[in-house]
Formats: sequence, C-alpha cells, structure tokens
Amino acid sequence: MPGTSFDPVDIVGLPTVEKRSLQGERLAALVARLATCGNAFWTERLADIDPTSITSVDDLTSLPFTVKQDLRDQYPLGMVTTPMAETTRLHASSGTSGKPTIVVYTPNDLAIWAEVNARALALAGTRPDDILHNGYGYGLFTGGLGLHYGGERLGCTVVPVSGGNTALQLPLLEDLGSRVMSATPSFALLLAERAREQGLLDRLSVEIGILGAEPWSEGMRARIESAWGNGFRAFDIYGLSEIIGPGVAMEAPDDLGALNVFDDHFLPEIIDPDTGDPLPGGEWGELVITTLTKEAMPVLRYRTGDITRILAEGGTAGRHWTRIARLTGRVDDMIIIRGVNVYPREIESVLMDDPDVGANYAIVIDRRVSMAELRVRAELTAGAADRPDEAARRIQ
Ligand code: DLL
Repeated sequence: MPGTSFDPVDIVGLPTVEKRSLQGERLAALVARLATCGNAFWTERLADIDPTSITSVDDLTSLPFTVKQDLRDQYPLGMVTTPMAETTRLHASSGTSGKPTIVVYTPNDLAIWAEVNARALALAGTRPDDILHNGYGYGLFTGGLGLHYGGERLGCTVVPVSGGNTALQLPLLEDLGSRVMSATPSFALLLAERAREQGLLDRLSVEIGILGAEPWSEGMRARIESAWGNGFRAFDIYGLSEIIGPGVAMEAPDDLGALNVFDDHFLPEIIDPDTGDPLPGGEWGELVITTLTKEAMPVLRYRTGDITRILAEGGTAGRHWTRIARLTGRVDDMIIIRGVNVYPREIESVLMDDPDVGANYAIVIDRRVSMAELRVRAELTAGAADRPDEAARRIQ
C-alpha cells in the first residue's frame, strides 16, 4: 500500500575502501561543478585549482577553506550555485546582531537532509512506529524542520511542538505516550523538572532524547537522565546550518562519547586552528567539513570552529562511519545560549555604538538554571547616569 512502508535507512555505512572511492568521486564531481557553474565566488576561489587534479580524498588538502565570513560576505544568496528555479527552501542561523547566515536547499538537498536525520534517529533507537515529540524550534533555525523531516522519513509520527510552552508540551507527552523526544539539552532538562514539579513524571513514557544544537557535558547528560528517570537515555546529535543543519553526526547507545559522522555526505578533517595544517589522526583540533553531495550551497573544507578529534576506527555493531569525539568547545569565543549563537564582540558592538554607554561592561552567563540566562551589565556615561532605563531599553 503506498505510503505505509518506508525504505530502511542505512545506519551502518560503507566499508573503508568503498567509502573512500565514493567520497573521491563525489569530491571530484563537486570541485568540477563549482569551478564551472558560473558562481562568481567559486570561480574566484577556485581560480588556481585545476579541477582535473582532484581525483581522490587525498587531494582534499590542496583545496581552499571556506569560512563563516565567506557566507557573510556573500549575503544573502551569493553562495547559491544552482538556479533559483531549482531551490525550494531557505534557513538561517541565528546571530545576535548583523545579518544571519543564510543557507539554501534544493529538493535533493532536502531529501539528503531528511535521510541523515532519519539515520540519526534510527541510530539512537527510534523506530517507525514511534511518536517523535520534536521540541526544537521551527522556523529559520534548522533544528525543528531538520528533525521533523528526518522523523517522517523514518516513518515516525512527528509532533511539531517546537520549543517553549512547557504547559502545552507536558500534557501532549502524557496523552500521546511519546517514546522519543528531541530538543536542546537545556530544554530537555527544563521539561523534566517541570514534569516532576507537577507530579507528572511517572505518567510520561519518554525513553530517548535526541539532544544537540549546543555543547553539553557528560555531567549534563547525567543530570538530564536522572531528572527524567524511568530509564530515559540522552544521546548527542551534532550539526550546523552551513553544512546542512542537524544530522551531520550522531551518537549511538552502544558507543557513548563518539559521534558517527555521516561521511558519505559530509567529509570531516581535523586541522590546527592556528596554522590551518591538517592534524594527524587522533589529535584535537578544529573540525573542517566538506559537503560532498549538497547542490544549492555546497562548501569546501568549511571551518566549523568546533573542537574535536577523530577517534580510532571500530565503532560497534559493524558501523563504518568516521567517529569523532563529542564537541568540547570552540576555537573562537562563540557562546550558545538557548540554541542562539552569540559572539561577545557582537554584544560589544551594540554597547559601544550606544552614546550613553561608558567603557566598561560585563557579560554574565548563568547556567545554574535549566534555561541559561545571559545578562549584560554596562556602565553608563556620567551624563546618562540618571536615566539608566532609557539606555537599557534601547540596548535590549
Ligand atoms: O544548531 C543545528 C542543530 C539543530 C544541531 C538541532 C543539532 C540539533 P546552528 O544554529 O548553525 O545549527 O549552530 C551550529 O552549534 O557549530 C556547534 O558550535 C553547536 N552545536 C550544534 N550541535 C552541537 C552538539 C544547529 N551536539 C553550532 N554539541 C555548531 C556541541 C553543538 N555543539
């Protein structure tokens, strides 16, 4: 019957030799296309590269990096490499000020995105008969729609509840008996705390949490799992808008601490963030990813700013994905508050543009509460000292 069965998703991946050959073919095809597609950014960026010299993944390091500033400089659509008639979706990553980073998808990009998120859900133990309570924000943020289409691709019944509004979320979780929920780790913790306060916790059936979009430690995992109780297990999902959104890499229950990078689509490398040199296997450095199959907005050697290392081969259950350690931090000063990426220097530029603000300020982050809070305390100039509310309102 149409619509009632779903193709299985591949959670194992290809053995090394086949995988490297597929990656090489895809990389060569991508570079050839970027060099000739007529996109001004790529024509210039690849001016010194002979596309025919790229034949395998070993040639990757001869390619130039892509950085976030490139996406900003090409705002809004300068990095789109396909005709707009072929693109069907746009997302943007949150920033505190300035322009957001825009990403664009073709139908094929969206199909791949659904596929990798279906893999991520399946790796964590989600099944087609599950109800997926998707608590990631819907909208320009990639979290909501990324997990949404991944859940549908797997065959789940997706509840597009989005973030916030625990008063709505808890009764829905209870009434539907959802076994899987996806959200930021901080929101997952908040939901469990609210459920406990309301005496609801024992009536919920959630067993699996698909948690990501912000860094979270093993200590946080322990807190979340104990807050939910009833055998709840929390798994880490990683991704970033510039690459596709969520679904770049996923943790599996039998291999905690490792993220499986879906490397038939996203080719990972680790570099020294200071020199840009590739680091030998196992060393900590900056994660760099090349999108092997993206159509609308591919990137070559994108510097994620995230710090990790490649783990030795040999994941369990016969999986072949490149394994990386859970992300430990950033090479820049980016802070993630409730899933919003914040650069202190952007806050500073708002403050310093305000005529009433003096030279000194402090950014105070309180992570003692489940939903972290960021407060800015700024000194006022002598002339504005008697009207602090006015400046505060403007700056907020
Ligand atoms: O946060 C995509 C996403 C949505 C991932 C839902 C997972 C779940 P951006 O808003 O572009 O995209 O932010 C990407 O967030 O470079 C990391 O610094 C951080 N990040 C994302 N997932 C994790 C994670 C989405 N599991 C930036 N652990 C990335 C640590 C993470 N940091």
